[in-house]
Amino acid sequence: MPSLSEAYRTHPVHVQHKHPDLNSLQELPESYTWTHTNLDDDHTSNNCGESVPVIDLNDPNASKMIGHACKTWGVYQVVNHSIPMKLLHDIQRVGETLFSLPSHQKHKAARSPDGVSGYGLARISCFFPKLMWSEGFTIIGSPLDHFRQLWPQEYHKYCDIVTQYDETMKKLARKLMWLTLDSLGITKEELKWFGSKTCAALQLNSYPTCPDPDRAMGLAAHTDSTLLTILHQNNISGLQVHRKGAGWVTVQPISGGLVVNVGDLLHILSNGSYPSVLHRVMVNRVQQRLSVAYLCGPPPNVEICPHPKLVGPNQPPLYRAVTWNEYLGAKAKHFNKALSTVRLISGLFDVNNNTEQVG
Ligand SMILES: O=C(O)CCC(=O)C(=O)O
Repeated sequence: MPSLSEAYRTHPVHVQHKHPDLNSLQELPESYTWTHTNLDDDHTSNNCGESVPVIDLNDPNASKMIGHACKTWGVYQVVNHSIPMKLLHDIQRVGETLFSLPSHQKHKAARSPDGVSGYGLARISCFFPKLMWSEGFTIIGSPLDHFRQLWPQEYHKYCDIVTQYDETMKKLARKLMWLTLDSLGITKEELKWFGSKTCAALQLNSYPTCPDPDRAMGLAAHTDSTLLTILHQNNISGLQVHRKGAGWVTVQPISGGLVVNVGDLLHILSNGSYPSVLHRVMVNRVQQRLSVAYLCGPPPNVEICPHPKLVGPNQPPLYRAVTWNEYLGAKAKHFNKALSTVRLISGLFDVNNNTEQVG
């Protein structure tokens, strides 16, 4: 069975590997300047007073609330999730320390051209004519080799935090996944693979202060290829989700809260009833924003398809079965159109409008 990193390696995307130190730039370079023609929609946000649902995991109705949030938003924030605040601070500190290293030091741990782990630009960069105002560090498996390059003396300390974060998030992801399945009327026994072995990647992101934030883009609009993504953000806003009828809605950071968003594989598994959410990140002039995304998926070779309980004479399966490995291939080739490439019934999934039209 290929590991997640092999799955990514099979489907490389070609991103620029040397890029300037964003912290040192006084002006927005042309290559980072997004104009309306580079954006697929209005750059401005339109909050309309709407806000992403906040769900208390101790609430006896948590499963129902998660189901409702997944159906209507594709995203929610979770509190009382039992991840210690200290661990959230520790992982944030890893990100802060890492991204504040000198540029030449960070490049020692650069993602190799056909690799997936390490320091570099967002993998989605290759789909856009302009660069994004962010830097990232992807961890799949052990970060030991890369961390040794970054911190020859102290790498153990940082590796331990990442390991602990990864293990703790794995438990939370499992819990959230079961609550989500429960909301769909699916029991543990009816989805055997999930209890055993899931796959995950950790993505640290930094969005440095920007000299011209209105013309820059931290991370362009995309959906995740995951089942679920669990995101810890520092107290600086910037993440926006797209909501039909409301436009871009900012996910306001709440202390200790975690953002959970529906990925494309859950979209498929739920037969389209829990749509993956289109999201992006805006930047600001004043404060650096940091985030840590736990990208959770199934084992790479397990086939994900609309669950039989969600399919019937009046509910035909909308998607064919696909492994995470295969889906990453579709994503690397078709990016935001990947879902429509695995659709069975002719239709168009338009991620920019979060609408699905069966044609
Ligand atoms: O930084 C964020 O808030 C979002 C990060 C994200 O979308 C990603 O890592 O794919």
